[in-house]
Amino acid sequence: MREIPKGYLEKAGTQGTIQKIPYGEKYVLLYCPKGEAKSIFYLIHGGGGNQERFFCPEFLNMVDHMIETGELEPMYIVSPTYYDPGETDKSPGHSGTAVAKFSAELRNAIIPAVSQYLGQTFDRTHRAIGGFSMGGVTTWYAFLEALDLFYWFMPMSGDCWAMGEKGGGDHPDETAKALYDAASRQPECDFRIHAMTGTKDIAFPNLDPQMKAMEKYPDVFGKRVRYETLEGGVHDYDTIFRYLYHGMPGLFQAP
Ligand code: FER
Repeated sequence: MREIPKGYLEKAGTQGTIQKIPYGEKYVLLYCPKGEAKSIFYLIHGGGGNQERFFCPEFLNMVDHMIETGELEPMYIVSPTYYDPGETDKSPGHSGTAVAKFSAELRNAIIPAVSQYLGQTFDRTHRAIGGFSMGGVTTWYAFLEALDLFYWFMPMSGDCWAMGEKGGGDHPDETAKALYDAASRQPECDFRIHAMTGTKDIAFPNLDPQMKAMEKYPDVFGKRVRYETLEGGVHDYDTIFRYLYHGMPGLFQAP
């Protein structure tokens, strides 16, 4: 995994724009790239974060540069939040409850609001979801509940909580089975997962056993899953930006 070029911290020559799209009592932030976007990436923050967390200069400048150099095809990026307005309890237990019901909010409110704003809809092969930590947990929930909406999944340093909090670590085999069952229900059983974490990440002991258990279903997960671990990688946004720099160019590439 290459490091992000230092110059990508600075503003790029051409920049995307950020829009705020309201729905109900909430809103998402939308990154509109310079150039025509054919696809959309829903990027979900970690526990305690909000819509603004990923959309910091460090990330946005990097994306602008990647699009400018042609490393990344222009894509929309959506940053929502699973917390309700005014939510103060951001503990893992409570965040777990919020993310468990978030697939329904994506389906019923967010995706329609974004489609309406853009005047454009995307089929599942042009729609991705990824996230960090609790956003990774959210990504796995989307795999379980919204495989009809998403083809591309990028969980980073977060496990699947189908079998309860940190279930990927405590119940890897049952978790892998739940994911296998969800995949089998998808008519073509087709999707791509690119999971990443670091060997020093606090979520490593939860995600790693789950990814190893998923290897027991090579027919379904074999060529559709890519799992990479960064030696020494820790549980923070700087490390996640590096995973995004590494992983985003692979999204939406000929399935
Ligand atoms: C994990 C998944 C999510 C994990 C931590 C989280 C430590 C989130 C924690 C938080 O939001 O505080 O596997 O492992």
